[in-house]
Amino acid sequence: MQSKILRSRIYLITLLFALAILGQLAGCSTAQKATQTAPLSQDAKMNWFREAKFGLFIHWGIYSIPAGEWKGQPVAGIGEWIMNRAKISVAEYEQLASQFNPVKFNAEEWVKLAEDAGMKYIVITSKHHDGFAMYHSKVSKYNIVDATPFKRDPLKELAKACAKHGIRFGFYYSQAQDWHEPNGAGNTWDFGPDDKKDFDQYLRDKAEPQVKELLTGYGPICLIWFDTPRIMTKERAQRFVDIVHTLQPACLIDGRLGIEGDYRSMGDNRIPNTVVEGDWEVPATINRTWGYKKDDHDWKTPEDLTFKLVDIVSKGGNYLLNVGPTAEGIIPQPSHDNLRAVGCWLKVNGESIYGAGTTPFGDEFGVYDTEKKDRRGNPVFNAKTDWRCTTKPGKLFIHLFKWPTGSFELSKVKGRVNKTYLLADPKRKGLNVQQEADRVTVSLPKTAPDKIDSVLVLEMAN
Ligand code: H79
Repeated sequence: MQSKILRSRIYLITLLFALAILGQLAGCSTAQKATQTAPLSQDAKMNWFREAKFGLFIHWGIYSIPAGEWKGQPVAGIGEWIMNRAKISVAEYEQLASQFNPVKFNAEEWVKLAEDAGMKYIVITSKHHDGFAMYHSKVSKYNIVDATPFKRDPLKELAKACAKHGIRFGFYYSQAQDWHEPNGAGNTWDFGPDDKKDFDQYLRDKAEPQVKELLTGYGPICLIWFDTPRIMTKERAQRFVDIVHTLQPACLIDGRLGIEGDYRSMGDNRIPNTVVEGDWEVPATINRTWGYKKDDHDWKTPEDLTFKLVDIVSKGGNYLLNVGPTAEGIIPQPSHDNLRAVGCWLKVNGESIYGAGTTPFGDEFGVYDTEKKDRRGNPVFNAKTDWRCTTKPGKLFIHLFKWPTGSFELSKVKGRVNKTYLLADPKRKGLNVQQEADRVTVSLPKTAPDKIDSVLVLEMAN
C-alpha cells in the first residue's frame, strides 16, 4: 500500500520535473518571468550603461586568418570585409573555417584585459557580415563548434569569465548582411543583386532563430549590437525587438537595428563636435581595422585613447573601443599595452568618468572655421585639445591634457568654488583658488601629476 503511494508520488514528481524541463526548452520560463516581474523603466534599464562609459568591442572571426591579405596580395579596407573586398566565393571562404584553430584563446585573459583597462562591458561579434557564427549554433552548421578543428564555443567561455569578473556581456550580430546566405544582404558576387532576394526567408530561418539562441544560452546579455540595417523595414526590425523583449527584457538594443533602439549609435569612429543629449555610444577602432589585419600598426596612443574617452564622456556618450584578436586567439600586444595604460589612468581618475555628466561649458571643444569648407561644403571644425570638463553633482572635473604654467583660468563658472584639488593627490590638498564673479583662477604646482591628463576638481558650494 505504502509503496504504491510512494510510487505514484515519484511518478507525479517525475511528471512535474519533465514539464518544467519542457517549459524551459520552449523558452517559457524566461517569458513567464518577464510578465511576472514589473516592467523595467527605461531609466532603470539604462542605468548600468550610463554608469559604465567605457566598453570593449571585440571583432573576431575567420577573417583573422587571411588578416588583410588574399593570395599574397594586400586587400585594402577593414579586415573583416575581406570576403567582400576580394569578392571571395562562399565555397572558397568556407575553407577558412576548417583551418581555424585559435588554441591560444583564453577567455579569462581577455576579460582580465577589459577589467584592467577599466572597461565595464564587452561586446563581441557573434556573427559578422561573413555569416560565420562564433558560437555553437544549432540553426546553421557554419559555426565555430561544428565547422572548425577548434570545436570550442568561445562565447560560452567568455560569458562565464565575464560573470566571474563582474563585466557585462553583449553580442554584435549582423542581422541584415550575411554573405554566406543566398537570401542574406550583401553577397552579390555569389547570389546576385539584393533586390531579387527573399530577405524574410533568411531572417526567419537564420537571423531570428540565431538571435534567440544568443539570448537563451549565454546568461544575461547586457546589449545586442545590430549593424548596417540595409534591408530592415520597421516590421522586420520590430520582430527582433519582440524577440529581445520577450527573452531578455533588460537587454539593450543599439541604434543600428533599423528602428529606434535604446540608445543612439554614432558612426564608426565618429565623435560628435559638441554635447549630445540622450544616450549614445561611439564604436571605435584602436588602430584602423576592426578585424585583425597583420599590416595595420597604426595604434592609437594611450594619450589619444584617454583623450577620446574623456572627450566622449564630456559630451554625454560611451566609448566602445575595439580590439581584433588574431587567428591564434591573441589580442595584439600594442592593444594590451595601450588599454592597460588607460586603465592605470582610470584607477586614479575613474571618479571623473564613471557615471559622470557632461560639461556645462562647451567652448573648450573648438571652433568652426567658416573660411575653410570640408568635402560636403560645411565649415571645418577645429577641435581644441587642451582641456575637457566632466561633472558630478556639486563637482567639476577639469581634465588638463596640457599642463598650464602657474595657474589655470576658467570663466563662465556658475556658483562659488569651495575647494579645489587634484585627483592624483591622495591627500587631496586644497589648492589656492581665486574667484571674481564667474572667473576662477587656480594656482597649480610646477609639474603635472599625470603625464596624460591631470584632473583638477572644483567642488562647488551649494
Ligand atoms: O563591424 C564594423 C564594420 O565592419 C561595420 N561596422 C563596424 C562596427 C561596418 N559595416 N559596414 N561598414 C562598417 C561601412 C563599410 C565601409 C567600408 Fe567599404 C567597408 C569601406 C571599405 C570597406 C564597402 C566596401 C564600402 C566600400 C567598400
